[in-house]
Amino acid sequence: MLGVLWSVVYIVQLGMLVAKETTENLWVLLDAFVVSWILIFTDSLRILIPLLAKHHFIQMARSSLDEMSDSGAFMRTASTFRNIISRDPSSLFPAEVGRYHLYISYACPWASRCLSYLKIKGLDKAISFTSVKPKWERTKETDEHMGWLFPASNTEEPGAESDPLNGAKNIRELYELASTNYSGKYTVPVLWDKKLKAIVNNESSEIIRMFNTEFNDIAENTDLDLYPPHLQAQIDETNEWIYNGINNGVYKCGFAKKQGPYEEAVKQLYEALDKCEEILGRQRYICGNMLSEADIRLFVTLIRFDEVYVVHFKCNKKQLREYPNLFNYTKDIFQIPGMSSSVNMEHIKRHYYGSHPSINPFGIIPLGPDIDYSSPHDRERFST
Ligand SMILES: N[C@@H](CCC(=O)N[C@@H](CS)C(=O)NCC(=O)O)C(=O)O
Repeated sequence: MLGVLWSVVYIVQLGMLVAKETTENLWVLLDAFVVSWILIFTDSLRILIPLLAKHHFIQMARSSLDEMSDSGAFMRTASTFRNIISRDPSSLFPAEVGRYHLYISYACPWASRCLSYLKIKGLDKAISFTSVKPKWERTKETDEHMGWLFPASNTEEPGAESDPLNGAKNIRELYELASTNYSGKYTVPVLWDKKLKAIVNNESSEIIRMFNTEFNDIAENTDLDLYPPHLQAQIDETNEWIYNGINNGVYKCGFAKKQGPYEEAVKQLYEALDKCEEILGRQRYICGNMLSEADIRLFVTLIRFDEVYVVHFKCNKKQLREYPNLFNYTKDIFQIPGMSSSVNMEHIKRHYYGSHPSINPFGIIPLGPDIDYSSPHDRERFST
């Protein structure tokens, strides 16, 4: 704007000189001309860069808070690293003790489902893991990106540890180490190969499948099969509606920027919760009377529901505690040996309430409701 004004002044004065037929002050005017064009150029960059970024012509550091459709609905983008670890020793990523590391955040439901698998399959001695700090912070001085940071020392933040493998300050650095031209989000979980110094996979739904089957020569709990052949079709079908309505559904409620998409997401969420409540009135687990992958995937959202999503994501039509079957079911899963160690409510609350200033500008963390998920439940009434 300043540039345009400056050039108008220049043209008027130049006109006056021409009218007077003199070259007096011509150099001063030429200076003004150059300055005006520099100003016009910087002005247009300021306008053009966000426009280009919005339409993905150029890539900027991204986070889930940017994943928005034009109608104001939250739209999650797909994960990028999709290699598969195999029990076949000749594969590129063979299942080996001590070779892989899982970077997680206790706050993140997607990362937590991977950690749950490490714990309940008895893989935590074969596959090491590190949790980042709960609250997003700036990852670079040169841009505004906010993301997951490692603490500077292992005593800074209970539950979180500094990066034992690469000395990275944050998750973003791991992605940049693994790929020089990465342009996606810097998400957890990250399954890291210590040998090749590479990201194997950053998609939790695939990581849990690998943990379920490919490490069975190593796992302490080999017999636990959470995706058995006879249930696969049912698990896939259940995952689909639970992901859309509940797992991702709560994010669609919380990150919506318009009333319509918010209301649509809430409707879908409570239809799915009601459906779960009805199913769990007939059987112990969501796909029958045996624990399956679908239960772990459902649990990670339910355990965060009353503590976070009811308030922070405006999912307040009904609380989990108002659904007797779902509430008791959540306690039942929480009490499976190993599961409770994958839940760190302190990290969960500090992350959500502290990392989304557009939703909670002052970062105040509600004190309640502080539910005891280790209290007795009634799920043993169903045979397993
Ligand atoms: N599809 C991924 C999603 C992972 C994901 O969205 N993680 C979130 C934390 S809950 C994250 O790291 N977000 C970082 C960001 O948005 O910048 C998976 O399931 O593994």
